[in-house]
Amino acid sequence: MNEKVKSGSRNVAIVGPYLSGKTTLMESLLFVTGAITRKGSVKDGNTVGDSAAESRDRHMSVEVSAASTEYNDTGFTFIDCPGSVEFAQETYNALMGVDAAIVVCEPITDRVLTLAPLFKFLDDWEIPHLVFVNKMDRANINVLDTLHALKAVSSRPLVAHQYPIIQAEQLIGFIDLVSEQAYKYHAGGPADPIPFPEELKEEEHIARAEMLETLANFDDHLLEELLEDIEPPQEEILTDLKLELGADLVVPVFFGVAEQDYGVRPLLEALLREAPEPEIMAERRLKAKGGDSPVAQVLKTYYTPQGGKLSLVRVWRGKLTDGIVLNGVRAGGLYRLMGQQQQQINEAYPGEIVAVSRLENIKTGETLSCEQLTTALPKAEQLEPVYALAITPEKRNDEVKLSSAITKLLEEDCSLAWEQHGDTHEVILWGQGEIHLQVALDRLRRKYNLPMTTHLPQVPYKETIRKPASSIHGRYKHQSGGHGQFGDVYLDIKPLPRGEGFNFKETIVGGVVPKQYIPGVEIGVREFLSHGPLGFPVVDVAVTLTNGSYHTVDSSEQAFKQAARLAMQTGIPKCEPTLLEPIIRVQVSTPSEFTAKVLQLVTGRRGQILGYEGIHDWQGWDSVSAYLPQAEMQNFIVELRSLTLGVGSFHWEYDHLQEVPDRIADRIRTSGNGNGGNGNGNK
Ligand SMILES: Nc1nc2c(ncn2[C@@H]2O[C@H](COP(=O)(O)OP(=O)(O)OP(=O)(O)O)[C@@H](O)[C@H]2O)c(=O)[nH]1
Ligand SMILES: [Mg+2]
Repeated sequence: MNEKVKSGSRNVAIVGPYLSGKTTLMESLLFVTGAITRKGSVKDGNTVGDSAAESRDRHMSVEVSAASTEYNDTGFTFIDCPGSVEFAQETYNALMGVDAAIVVCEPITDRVLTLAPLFKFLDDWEIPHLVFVNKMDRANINVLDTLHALKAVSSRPLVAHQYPIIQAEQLIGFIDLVSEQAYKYHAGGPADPIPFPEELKEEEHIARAEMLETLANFDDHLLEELLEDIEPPQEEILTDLKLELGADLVVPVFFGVAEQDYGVRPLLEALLREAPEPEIMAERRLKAKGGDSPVAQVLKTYYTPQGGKLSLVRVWRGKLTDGIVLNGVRAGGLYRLMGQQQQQINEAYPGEIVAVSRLENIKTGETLSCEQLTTALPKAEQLEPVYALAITPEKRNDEVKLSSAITKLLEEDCSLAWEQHGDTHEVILWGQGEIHLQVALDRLRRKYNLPMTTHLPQVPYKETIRKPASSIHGRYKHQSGGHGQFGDVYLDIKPLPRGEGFNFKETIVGGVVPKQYIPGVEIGVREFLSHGPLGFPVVDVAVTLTNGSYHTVDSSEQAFKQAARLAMQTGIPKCEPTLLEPIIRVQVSTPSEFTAKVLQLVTGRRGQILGYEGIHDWQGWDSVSAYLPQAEMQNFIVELRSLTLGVGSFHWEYDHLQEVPDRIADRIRTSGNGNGGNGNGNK
């Protein structure tokens, strides 16, 4: 490829539901434009898009992958995005840097709902997008039903740009609805013009009239022509398509078979003619014209198999040069990407997407510049983690290496998170689902030589008491050789309201417990409460030191600590100790047709529904609020997705502690933890 393409560039993300054919489409786009001479396949694990080992292993994309090519003197960078909801963060981050997106879907009407969250994201950010209905080689396709179903999930009007010609259940060509020219596909080359298929005249007419009417909704001149029955010139239709796509007012629809390259050239032609130039998105994102000092944004961070850091960057303004200092960091080399292959370049121009090496400490989403910028470019919202596993290095000595490796993992993927739990001491890896975490664990093993074992995280139960007990005596007396140990206390123990934690008071009169020993009493009480009789920390308890006695020689802070422990050991069992479990407040988003099932899911997991209502800016979607015990949350996202075609999601936050019902408390007591030992032992 030339160092600088002659007439600008287009950056296009390829997005859409899981397995709809995005990676296959990118392969075909690269083949048709001559960037690759042999097409790989997802099955054989040799595509450009799925060149990462973790993608190849699973025959699915697990991260974004960029490839630059050239078509008709225009540079194109395609970004193949993963379709699985568990990797949605990758897609959202990449979409923030493109000029347009191709939404790839399958012609299956009852699965188009899976497009809804993506359409919403594209429309919220006004990202121009077109739809490529792939896999038109399937049997029993109904074009009109497919279009109808797609329209129902898009807030922007869809306009068919082509009408597919199907014979004997095979896509054999298309009619271009702008020129009304029909074409026939054949393998290995561009489609040939053919005479208009008269049998499709009526359907084609309806589709074209609908396209023109939709375009006319945003163009008065075209509307007048239609009202007066004047045939609008093709140029006018194309101009409208370009303007209205660029402003995300309409969504043109194409049909094809990516595996056979059918429909791929017309798609490229449309991108060339109708997708907005990079300056349009740059003006929208930068919110101001002018200035030529470089501004860029990181769309993805990679740690290459060799260990070097590589940032995929959109140049919004100005020129990047080898060794440029961005945000105070001197960049290494500049590269154009072809999947995992890199071609070194000296400069990157506005509107290009390139990779920059060694941008240490710079994160995905960050705005890059040479000078201090007053405002950062918008970036995609960070998804909350919804699925957790506790992880342990297979080799004990690896614990030290773990935190630096996880830091790098999180740089590559900000929808992962980790914590060392304060109560359970487990290292917990958080993410978007089972496959997401398994991919992270694969990377730990493969890139950082850190094999891990996993188990379900323990539920951080607590204990409390139901009843008070007073004047509980604890005496510690020990005689050993030299001088002895003596401490003697009386404690009042009483429950506190939920959430109050712990407090310690003393009402000692006459110095029966001297001042210097009282901190020892408090320490003894606290130590006891950190691990109560049921095995968990005790909370919502007030303890008062009311009385005691001491010995002038043998007493010490240490001895009073022991005395306090003894008193607590005697006292707490008299106070009806009971288990508390953390309760999470969840806010589930679901298409309303699944709301009833979601309510059942919540109540079936000991949840308490707080209410549900329509989401005000998302027609056809409900938000369900509920309390759910944390012990019931482990697989909640998995179940929710399986009930909602994968599109249900939820926000959550810790809310309060609540007494565990007796029958469940018994189970926890006997198993030691709520998971009942059903750790999944995954590696
Ligand atoms: N019949 C048919 N199969 C196709 C077509 N395009 C892709 N496939 C197959 O569909 C499966 C998924 O294709 P991919 O290209 O991996 O789909 P994807 O959208 O990239 O998948 P993710 O990135 O994992 O979401 C593969 O088995 C492809 O061979 C097509 O046009 N027709
Ligand atoms: Mg893919």
